Amino acid sequence: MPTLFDPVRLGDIALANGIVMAPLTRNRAGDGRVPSALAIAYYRQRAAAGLLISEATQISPLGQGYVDTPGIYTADHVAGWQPVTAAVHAAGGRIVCQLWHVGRISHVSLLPPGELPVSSTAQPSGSRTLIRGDDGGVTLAGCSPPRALRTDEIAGVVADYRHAARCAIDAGFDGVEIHGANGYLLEQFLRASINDRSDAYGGSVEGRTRLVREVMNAIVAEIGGGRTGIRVSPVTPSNGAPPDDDAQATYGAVAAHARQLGLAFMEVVEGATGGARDFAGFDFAALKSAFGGPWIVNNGYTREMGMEAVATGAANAVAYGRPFIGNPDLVRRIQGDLPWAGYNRATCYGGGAEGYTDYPEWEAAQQHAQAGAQSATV
Ligand code: 8OZ
Repeated sequence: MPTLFDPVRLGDIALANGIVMAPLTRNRAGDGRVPSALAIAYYRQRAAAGLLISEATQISPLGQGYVDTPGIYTADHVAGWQPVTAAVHAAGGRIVCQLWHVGRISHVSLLPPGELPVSSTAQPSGSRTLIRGDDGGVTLAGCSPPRALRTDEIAGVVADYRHAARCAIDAGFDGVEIHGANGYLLEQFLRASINDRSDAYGGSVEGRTRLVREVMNAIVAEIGGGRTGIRVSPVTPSNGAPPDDDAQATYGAVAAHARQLGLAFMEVVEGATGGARDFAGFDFAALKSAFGGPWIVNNGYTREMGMEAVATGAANAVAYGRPFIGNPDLVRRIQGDLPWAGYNRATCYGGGAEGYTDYPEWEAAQQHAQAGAQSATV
């Protein structure tokens, strides 16, 4: 019987275990949207995971929607990510780059002068994002109204994904994960509730899945299917994306295409991202069968749920997101059945080392707690 702690292969990527760090946005990229030196320590600390999925990383200037998120489309980005991937590899880990285009979840202050966010639609999301505050920190703001991409612009977006995948490999990543989830650009095309186009990229399941299929094709042509994965969230309402009645057909078509291309993995958010796991009306097992390849599950998994999912064959690997923020040694804590620390929401997005690279491993946390108890008794 397979266990969560056994080696697992995702296409060309060989993992030491089935514990995956889910992508986590942390808004700490430095000037030029290049990962900071702190990012090297942050990812290295967590490299015991079988696979690290990087924070969502924009593929182009228009792909950015939050302040201080990193990019993967310039020589500076490649140079900035290289020490991160080298540190992870030196620690025995694997890391893929999550390729991100936010679509309409953006704000004009983050985009090149004169540009609007782009989407499948000109309808606003009603969602909010994180921009630079007056105090230089991070603050919430309503997303700017988008414009619909013209049909003749879409090939350029696909080319941006392809270029970013090449940059990711040049930066030493083991592969990429296409961010097809959480109400961002690709989901803005997939969802009938958002996509109001009358061209070949809207309407039917075939039309609404066209962009993500073209993106998969382009990336696979560039770096190979064995190094390409995709994250989907078929029923999440995140970022103004109401679930569709025909979600099963739409996401089933995405999975079938991923199968045809021999993608390394699919990572699936079960339920509402970061929220309820109840997903009445969607058959995730059927989606898994439609893909037929390495299957990573995500969303609120405990140690026991993760072990059970792998033991029963419901998944090949399990992605843990927020638990990795406060537990750099989460793998060890899962293996040893040690308690998990929480994390501070206030230091999640933006800032420096605090709440990023200063969460202690188990022993240090125990020593700290003991020292605190002793000083309280003297
Ligand atoms: C939290 C804050 C900002 C972005 C996602 C990339 O939901 C994100 C994200 C999450 O996929």
